[in-house]
Amino acid sequence: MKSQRIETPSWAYGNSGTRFKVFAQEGVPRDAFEKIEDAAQVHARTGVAPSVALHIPWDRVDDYAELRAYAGELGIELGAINPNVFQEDDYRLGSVCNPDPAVRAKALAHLLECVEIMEETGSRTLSLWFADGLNYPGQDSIPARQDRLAEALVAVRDRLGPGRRMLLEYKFFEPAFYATDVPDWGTAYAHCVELGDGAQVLVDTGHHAPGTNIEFIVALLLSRGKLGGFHFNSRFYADDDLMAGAADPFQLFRITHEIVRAGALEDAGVAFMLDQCHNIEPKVPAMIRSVLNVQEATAKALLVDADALSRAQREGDVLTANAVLMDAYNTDVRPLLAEIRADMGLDPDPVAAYHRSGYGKRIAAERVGGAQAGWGA
Ligand code: PSV
Ligand code: MN
Ligand code: MN
Repeated sequence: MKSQRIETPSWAYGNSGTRFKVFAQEGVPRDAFEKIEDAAQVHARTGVAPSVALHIPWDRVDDYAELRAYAGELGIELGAINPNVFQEDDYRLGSVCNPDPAVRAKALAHLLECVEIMEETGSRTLSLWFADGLNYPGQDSIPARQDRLAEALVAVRDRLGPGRRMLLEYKFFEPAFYATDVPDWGTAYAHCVELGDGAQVLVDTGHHAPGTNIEFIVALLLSRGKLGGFHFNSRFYADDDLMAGAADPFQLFRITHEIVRAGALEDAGVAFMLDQCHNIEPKVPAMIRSVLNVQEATAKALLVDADALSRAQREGDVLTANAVLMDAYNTDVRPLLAEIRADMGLDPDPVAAYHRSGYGKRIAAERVGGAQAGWGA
């Protein structure tokens, strides 16, 4: 538990909302440096959130080395780089899948710029999510768009530096409603297999149809060495981006159980990242809460009696097998995690410690005119 690493997203610290309203909050960061300060607070309180993902151009700065050094001073690293090829008029019909070669070239140029930024930030991961898709049957050729996507992905892969990798994220709907170009794990997996070692699938828990068995997808990708990591968040209806573990903590546990079962928890290759927006709740404590929720699910997964479980499974003892899993899930791990934090020199109650620290009040007083996360900007 002490060595777990959960990456928080820079965009979660900015103002966000729905298409109905973005609620401005006091003290939100005005630039990438201040987002890093907030991410560093989450790490300072939890001890397990030592990196922050960046979104370009939302976090564009003149000097990434300076941003990296600043993060280092605050005790964290710059994590995954998330390119943005969905917020310009040119991308109305898509980015790398667009029928217009000039738009495709523009999108690819941005992806390659992000690959260069990775070298300056020291990031090992490029997280790719494409809003590309179709609203109407007949709008464009589905297979031609797959070919264009593959071409762009190959070009990106060929530019990745040593030790770097690309993660391909899927989402079954929105903003395209009839057909999305990377709608599911199967499509992402097929592209990643073609791309080879440097490419893996990114599972965003909010990007599935209701009732999808996400742990099945996780287990399958793990068995093929193609699970690159997660964007954890909660959904009740759609891509809600609520706090991880809020809607369905049992699902989060089932996912972490598959990770632990496969021995992949210690594998730095499976990145635990959060992808959330805190529209109505204060952002830094919400992020702390989310980190704790992922920690709790992980601790419960580690409590599963693996021997008892496999014995029951071998014997076809359905009830015992299920009971072994539920025993772990129903254990209150909060006292154990509080002890672990004390061992690490942290306050056992990170949310209370955050409130006591006065950080929230200080940023509310100091930061005037905070920026929007990027959504709806
Ligand atoms: C859009 O659905 C999205 O929420 C994806 O999950 C991306 O990872 C995220 O935005 C950041 O671009
Ligand atoms: Mn995501
Ligand atoms: Mn999403």
